[in-house]
Amino acid sequence: MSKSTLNTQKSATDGPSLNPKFKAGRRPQLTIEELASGIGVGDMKALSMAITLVESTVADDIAKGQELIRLVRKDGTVAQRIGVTGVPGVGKSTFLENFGMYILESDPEAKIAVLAIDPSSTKTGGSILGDKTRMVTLSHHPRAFIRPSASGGSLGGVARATKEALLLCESAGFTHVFVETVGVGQSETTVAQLVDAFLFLAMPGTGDELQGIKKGIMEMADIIAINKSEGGNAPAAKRTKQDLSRALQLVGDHDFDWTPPITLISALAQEGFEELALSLDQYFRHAKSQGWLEEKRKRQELYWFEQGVQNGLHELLLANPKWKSTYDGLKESVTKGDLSPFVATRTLLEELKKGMV
Ligand SMILES: Nc1nc2c(ncn2[C@@H]2O[C@H](COP(=O)(O)OP(=O)(O)OP(=O)(O)O)[C@@H](O)[C@H]2O)c(=O)[nH]1
Ligand SMILES: [Mg+2]
Repeated sequence: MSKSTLNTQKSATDGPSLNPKFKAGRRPQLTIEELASGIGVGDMKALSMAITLVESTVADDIAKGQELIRLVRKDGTVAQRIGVTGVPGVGKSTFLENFGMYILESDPEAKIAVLAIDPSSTKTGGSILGDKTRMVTLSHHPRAFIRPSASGGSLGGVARATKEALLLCESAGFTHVFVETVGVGQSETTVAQLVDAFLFLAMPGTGDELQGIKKGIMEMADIIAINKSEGGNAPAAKRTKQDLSRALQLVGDHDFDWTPPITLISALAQEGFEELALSLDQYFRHAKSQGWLEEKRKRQELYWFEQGVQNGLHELLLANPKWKSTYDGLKESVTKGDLSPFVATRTLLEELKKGMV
């Protein structure tokens, strides 16, 4: 990225930063106000820089990032936030590439952002390049923005960065923000707490693998699509649809009056997109009319507050050498089986209370 001044004109070449290793330190020196106004006019370079800023774990950057979020934050539900999950290889990236293009082609006003969240990236670096190369057409589209997952730091940190990236995309005028889970891990819950609609991609199967689908995912799903349903896979896909609808009945009621629709699609052959787009549209219209979208976002804010407090308290605890040594000692006793986790917790809390008075 050049050191030139901020270009606030929209242009087809204003793509996302292609260098995932781009570091905050090399960011051109733009003021927070300049970044905010760039985002306000949909400048993707400004957006990209802003996301790099909110991903940074440097204390000074965190403060600046918070100020930026405060400046750009808009009220109301302006973008459709859609989470896309499913086992590795189910076709999430192929789906986003082709369904993203489908939306852009059917609606000239649509602007699509794709964010990826990868809890395993804190260790491995994730499949950042894989996704970049898989979404070639979409990544070159002037109304699309693809951002690889934040890496480094804790899952909590990655989630916070993704949440803020989402707000930034929304402020930049994106109509659809997709959050894709990359890699394996416990990212589904995180994604479910970031989005309005949780789209679960499944695959046609023999039926046995249904047991492998976590019950939690079925509970979180707002929309289900069975990918790879083209051609010879169609009969198996239909059976999977029946199995999944039975499984849905078992998980009980959705949080609000909504039964997740199940659509057969092929991300590769671009089939079933119209029906899926209709399902998504119905979901959003229904959720809005019931006041559910607003309610859901409020609950999510509370969830992230709770998460922040929990993580923060934990960090505070470990930052104090005396408490850390008590904590480590108790942890060892639990590992050895000398203390039950409950007794150890109580002991730790008693120690903390003593330290507070
Ligand atoms: N037959 C068929 N293959 C598909 C379809 N969608 C995706 N694939 C193929 O499935 C493989 C995995 O697709 P990806 O889009 O990379 O899957 P993913 O879920 O993003 O995978 P991870 O990022 O590794 O979690 C690729 O070889 C795709 O070409 C489909 O609709 N039909
Ligand atoms: Mg992928």
